[in-house]
Amino acid sequence: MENSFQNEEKKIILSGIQPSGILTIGHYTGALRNWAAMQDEFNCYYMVADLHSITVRQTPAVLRKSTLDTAAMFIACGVDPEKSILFIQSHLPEHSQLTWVLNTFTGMGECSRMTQFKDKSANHAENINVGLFTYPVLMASDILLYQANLVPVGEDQRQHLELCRNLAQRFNNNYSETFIVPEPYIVKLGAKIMSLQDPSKKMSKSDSNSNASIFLNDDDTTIKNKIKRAVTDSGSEIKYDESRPGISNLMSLYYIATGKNYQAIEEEFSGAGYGDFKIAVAEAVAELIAPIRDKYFSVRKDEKALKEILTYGAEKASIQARKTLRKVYKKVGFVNF
Ligand code: AQP
Repeated sequence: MENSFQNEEKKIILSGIQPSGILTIGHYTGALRNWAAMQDEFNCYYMVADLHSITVRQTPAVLRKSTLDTAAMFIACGVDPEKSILFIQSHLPEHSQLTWVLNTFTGMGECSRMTQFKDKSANHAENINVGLFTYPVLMASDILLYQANLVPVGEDQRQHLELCRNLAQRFNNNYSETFIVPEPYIVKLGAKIMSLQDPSKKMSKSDSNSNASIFLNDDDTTIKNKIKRAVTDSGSEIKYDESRPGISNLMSLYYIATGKNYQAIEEEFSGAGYGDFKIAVAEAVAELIAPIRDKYFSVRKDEKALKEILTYGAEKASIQARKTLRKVYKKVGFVNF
């Protein structure tokens, strides 16, 4: 195999999700559904970001299982391993090797300014490790290793991509053209999905309260019960209003599941109460999740086939990863016999 992809004309995209729990409807709307849609137009690398996930302490057996669960969920949501390169980050040692080199190009001040580092260290005060600090350098390596042109980013990752661009330019200026400087790829984003139990917080796969998140493998009854119990605001009108985050979040879920915009939803439920609206949201979300869940269980059941897909993905990814790392090692002056 000479190249990672057959058609080298297309622009390259890289994205990943950490295997730190079961993926939620937030991952579907904020990432996976877009990943599936981008596969024809771009050459896509999609990775299970297990190296990133250990910046927060994980239970080894759970992490091993979650890594395969996450890969199976990528496929269930439409990632096609024939079109895209699907792999596990730790299978490519080049991610860690490039990170070391880029660490020596990154200022302490640059890393300490990252708002995610500040947030995560506040949330995990018992384990503020150096990995958490250099997380954006690993992310830069993920991107630069594959010479990605575009990186789909939400608001929370913008600052990290900016650092990645700075590192690429710094390295290129110091030696010679080595890395493609990636651009943010603004996808038509669904709204950010908030916790069902605390709508001021993002819905998250590692929330300790499982009622706060709709997981992509939840059964119909579980989904309906979670939505029935969702925290709503005072008031009774079905109206999108940022000062009423509970009802607005349910409207976002209904929008994702049905494609109806907020105005259409307000018209459909004018005069209706929260109870009726919750029943409609629950039905629609359950209908959206059902085929994803079914596909997930069928992919996950055949672990041998799943591992073959991931081995093949790692082999294809390593063609480009090795090429980039070789170039970098040569430029910094490492001896190669
Ligand atoms: N609630 C959400 N709404 C919209 N998009 C979301 N994403 C995650 N949650 C939502 C999108 O998923 C991608 C990356 O996910 P990640 O798991 O690598 O990191 P995360 O954003 O930190 O997700 P979690 O669930 O909150 O992880 P934990 O619990 O491990 O900290 C991104 O594209 C993100 O926008």
